[in-house]
Amino acid sequence: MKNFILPLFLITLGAIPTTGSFDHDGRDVDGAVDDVALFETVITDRAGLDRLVTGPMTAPGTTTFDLPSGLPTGTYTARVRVADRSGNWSEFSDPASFTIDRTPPSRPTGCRVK
Ligand SMILES: [Ca+2]
Repeated sequence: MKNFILPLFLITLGAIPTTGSFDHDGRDVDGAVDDVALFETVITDRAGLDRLVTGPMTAPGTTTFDLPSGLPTGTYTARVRVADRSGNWSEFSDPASFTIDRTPPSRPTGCRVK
C-alpha cells in the first residue's frame, strides 16, 4: 500500500489552477442596486492572446468560473467585467496573475533496492 503515498503527494504540490472567482455586490457605480446578469473573464497569455470565459451571474456575492481547459505552461492574467440586464458593461477588474506548470520534473537519481 505504500505505492499510493507518492501520487497523493504530487497532487498536493503540483495542482494546476482550474477555477477562478470574483466578488460583486450587485450595485451600479452610483451605488444603486441593479442586479448584474453576466460576467466575462479575459485570460491573457504572455503573447497577448486572449481566451474568454463567459457565464451567467445568479446572485450578488462571489462567482466562481472554470479556467479554459488545457492551458499550456505559462504565466497568465485574468480580468473580469460584469453586465447588467440591459447589457451595460462594467470596467474590467484589476488583473490577477497565475501560472500553469505542465513541465515535468527532472529524472530522479539514486534509485536503489535493499
Ligand atoms: Ca445598471
